[in-house]
Amino acid sequence: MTTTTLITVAPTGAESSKADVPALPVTIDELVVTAKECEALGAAVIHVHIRDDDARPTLDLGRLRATVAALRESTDLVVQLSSGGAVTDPEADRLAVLDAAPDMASCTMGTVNFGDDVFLNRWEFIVDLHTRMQERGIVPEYEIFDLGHLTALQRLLGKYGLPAGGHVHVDFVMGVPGGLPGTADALVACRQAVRDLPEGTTFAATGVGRTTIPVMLAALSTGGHLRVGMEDTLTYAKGRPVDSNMQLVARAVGFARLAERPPMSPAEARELLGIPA
Ligand code: KMH
Ligand code: ZN
Repeated sequence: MTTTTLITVAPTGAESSKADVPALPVTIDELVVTAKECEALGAAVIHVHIRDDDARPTLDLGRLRATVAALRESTDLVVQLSSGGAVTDPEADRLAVLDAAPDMASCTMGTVNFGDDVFLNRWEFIVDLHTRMQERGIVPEYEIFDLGHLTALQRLLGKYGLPAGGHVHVDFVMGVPGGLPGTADALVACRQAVRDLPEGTTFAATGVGRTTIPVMLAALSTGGHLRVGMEDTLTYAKGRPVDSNMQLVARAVGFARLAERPPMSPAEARELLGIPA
């Protein structure tokens, strides 16, 4: 059984507006402050979506590069850029995210209904993302929104080989209306399916909205890692909005310690994920 917990913070996302959620970090400065504080609490990886000057989601390459540089300058966190972006982002812009040369990038393993929208991830696009990351030494985090996405990953790795770094890491994104339910049963079904992936494959889980806590507890008790943050969770407890990303990371660290699986450091995360130090 895994003895430590990889904690990823996803502080911003592309779905919430700054007007509705003033605590959302949207500028590079806000992101850096959040990153430093979350690292001090026990986060090892940061999953990054950026915003433009009007706080709207963007995949602007110059700003992505500046964000990667600022995070590297101020923290030791593993920097993972979202290649998912917002549901409206074109494939070419999503592929160009890799030009910002992050340590990691997300790679969603299939199309999913995303609330009232569709998060489109065509097979050819997934292959492009995977092979370009292999070429550039960028380590993917495979995002799993539905059980069949794990079958797609098995097919991808069978046809195109292991990712950069040689280690396979997946994240179950649960509780999205249209995808996996955020339940322990669904998490266990995904974990069973991970056994068909290369030996040593690790998984994290994220419960969106009210599924945050059940998914976190189920992940910790089945050897999984955690992703938390305001991308996925805006309510801390019934009737109580989240104050900050730090509040969510602190809670995850507390749960991980209770499970006797304390947070791993960024250096340990790099070793686990196959990212050069
Ligand atoms: N914003 C969602 C449409 C990812 O970052 O790769 C996609 C998402 C997944 O957040
Ligand atoms: Zn994301």
